[in-house]
Amino acid sequence: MIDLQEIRELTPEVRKTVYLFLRELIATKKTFLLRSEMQDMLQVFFDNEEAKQHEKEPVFEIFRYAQVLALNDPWVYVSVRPEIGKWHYFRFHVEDVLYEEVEAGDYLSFEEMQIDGTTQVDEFLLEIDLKPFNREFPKLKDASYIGKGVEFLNRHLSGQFFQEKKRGDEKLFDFLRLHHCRGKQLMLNERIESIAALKRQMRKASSLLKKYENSQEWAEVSREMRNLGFEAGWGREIGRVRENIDLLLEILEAPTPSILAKFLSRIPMIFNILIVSPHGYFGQSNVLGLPDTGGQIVYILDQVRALEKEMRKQISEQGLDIEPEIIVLSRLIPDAGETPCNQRLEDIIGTRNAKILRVPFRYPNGEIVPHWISRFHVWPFLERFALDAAREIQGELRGRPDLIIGNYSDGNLVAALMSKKMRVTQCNIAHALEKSKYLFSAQYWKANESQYRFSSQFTADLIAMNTADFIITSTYQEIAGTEESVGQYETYNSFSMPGLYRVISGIDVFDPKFNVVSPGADENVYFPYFDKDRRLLELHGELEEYVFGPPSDWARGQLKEKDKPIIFSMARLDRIKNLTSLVRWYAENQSLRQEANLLLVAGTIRVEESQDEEEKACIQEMHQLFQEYDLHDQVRWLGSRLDKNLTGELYRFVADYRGIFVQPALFEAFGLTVVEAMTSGLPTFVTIFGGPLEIIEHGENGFHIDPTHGEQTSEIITSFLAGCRNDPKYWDKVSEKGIRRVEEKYNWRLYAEKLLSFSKVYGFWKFVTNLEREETRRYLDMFYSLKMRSLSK
Ligand code: UDP
Ligand code: LCN
Repeated sequence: MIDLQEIRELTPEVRKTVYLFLRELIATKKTFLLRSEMQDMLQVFFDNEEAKQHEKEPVFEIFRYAQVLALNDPWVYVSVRPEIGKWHYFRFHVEDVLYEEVEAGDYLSFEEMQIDGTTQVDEFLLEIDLKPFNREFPKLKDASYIGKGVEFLNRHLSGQFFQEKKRGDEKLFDFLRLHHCRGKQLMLNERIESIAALKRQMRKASSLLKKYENSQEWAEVSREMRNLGFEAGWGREIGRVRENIDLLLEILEAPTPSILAKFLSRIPMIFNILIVSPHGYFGQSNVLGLPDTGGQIVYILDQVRALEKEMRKQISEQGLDIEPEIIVLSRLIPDAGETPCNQRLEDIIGTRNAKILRVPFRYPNGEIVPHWISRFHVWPFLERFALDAAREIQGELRGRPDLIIGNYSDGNLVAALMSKKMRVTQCNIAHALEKSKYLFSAQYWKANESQYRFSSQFTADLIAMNTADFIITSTYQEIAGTEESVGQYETYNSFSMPGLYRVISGIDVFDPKFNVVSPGADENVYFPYFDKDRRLLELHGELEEYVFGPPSDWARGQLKEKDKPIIFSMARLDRIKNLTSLVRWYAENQSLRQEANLLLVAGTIRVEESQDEEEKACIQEMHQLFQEYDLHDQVRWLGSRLDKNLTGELYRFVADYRGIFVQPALFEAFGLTVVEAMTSGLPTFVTIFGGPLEIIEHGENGFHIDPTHGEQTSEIITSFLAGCRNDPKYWDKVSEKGIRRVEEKYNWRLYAEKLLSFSKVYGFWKFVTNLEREETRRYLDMFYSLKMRSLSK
């Protein structure tokens, strides 16, 4: 950690060393230096004996913890991250070797000047600063608590109850009177008019219930309970009703975080959920692998099944006979090709009552947009989509939903607009924040605007992150990174988009709205290769053809040596997924070619079938690689969409060949294929950039690879394969540990339980803090109206 006091004074010797180092920085003639470049430079600089004497000087801590340096002789500006989530900014004057700590805004202005090539700070550029609005809100103190927002909030809420006893009790009482479902009052009726009456009636209820067995049902007491002021919702069995009344009595006497959490999570509040996912092809067949259509769809469909099951269980335990309803809102695409995305409604398989509802995008004149649109270009259509969809949803649900979950930047913005209109709790799931995928994407937004429209996307992200009542992430690193790397959400704390606006404080990773709740893999589809009875051996003829068949119009290459292990990878064909690099590493490494075959399931092999620029470029590059390295007998590239049962069996088929799975992305937010492969029993090799770093513990239940160091990656893989050749138990060991890791940490049942309980706690929190939120809300409304709307047009 940097001690700011300590680094004020420099002795003449240290001053000289610092000067020499600053000169080296300037000599790079770069505008920006990244952390990794900085680390390499420090290492080389301190190879020198004289410099080495000052290596431990505190001033060098600034460079050691630097994330980015912005350079322009005679100035060096440094953004420093000494701890997770904590930022400082410094500037050095090279000739005078003077340095000082500066504000985030000064650092950002300097960056802007370098990018725009000006010498004048834009003093009146719009600055976004949400910090002052959040002064009254509690914040986590310790980075190790980041992502455990609900635990913190429960502690805070119960503490507040204790301190402001009367106010807290009244809030809770008002909250309990709110609940109803489909016209039926729940929990309390109008006979109980005050908190004192509530306590009195609860005691009476307790003595009434004493006459009954735990296993008897609410129906037997409902009339008497109603006369006392209690409606259904306290429990199906008397035992549970009694338990819930005791919990509430305890909260009113002496609240503790765990009792409050338990009680809130039992209040029946969530009967209808709206899940918003506009872009891509959202469907249950023929869509995976299409551009913009991947993990988010898989995630949501699995999530819906798990949520419906858990909602039904909880609603029933609370004594209500109400069928939960879930609607996934997506975009209707009239020209949907072989996909079902031109149908308005589609029942979700494996659920009783969940549906996909598709609403079209419309041009301003009302005409329907007929074709697929890349996720980067959906912005002009979202406001109208939100309004049209709100009407349809209210019709489908016969009222408003109890919770809105947004997905990805577009879905989160629509969720923000809808939850504002309908006054419903908003939960966000990012899946992938593009800002961290593309280096300097905010700073150089102008250069990429026609392709990516980041100005709209990052503005939407900022608005939706701040309107959300809570945010679910798949990993900790998604929020706050690691000691070394910046979290995906953390990158929204301070940044600038030159000429557009400057964000002084955009989102705080210490905000208790963040919670890590990791997804899983559908256990009916993805299970270990040795689970013989469940395996779909009937599909093996088809899989043989897919894996070992001859080239065709949907597959390139043919694996001639069938008994070699298979290196397998599967992903959409976009640049960041980096599959072409995997092919290149393989092609250039003779030992790897000797040890194994390579199998890819990716996109399509015919460039004319693609409408996506990145995909087209990847297809062309892949064909070139086959040609250049003559890979025809060793690499098999499948460009066809397999249904998920085939995909599940394919992982296991590869495991039968003692194969491995490689995820080589330049950045991967989470990586569902990683958990699918691991749970199937494939030793898995994953990128160090993003979520996979956290899913796998290197050398234990899989391996980390650095996709920017191809040779090193090839060596890691070759040495594993060679290790397995010498000792076949090695493969089994890694395989078993991978399976166990997924069993323990990535599980949809647990996910649904947590998500529902969080929705209730945050619903209560939203109710308690309703007034205080008004200021932020109005500020964000203004940001939306003045910036977002004009950008999306
Ligand atoms: N997938 C598939 N066929 C393909 C490519 C991907 O079935 O050709 C599935 C894969 O099994 C996984 C999902 O799509 O369930 C991809 O999710 P992941 O999180 O790995 O990546 P994303 O596509 O979301 O970036
Ligand atoms: C989007 C991604 O890019 C993946 O990394 C995730 O696994 C997927 O969404 C599901 O959240």
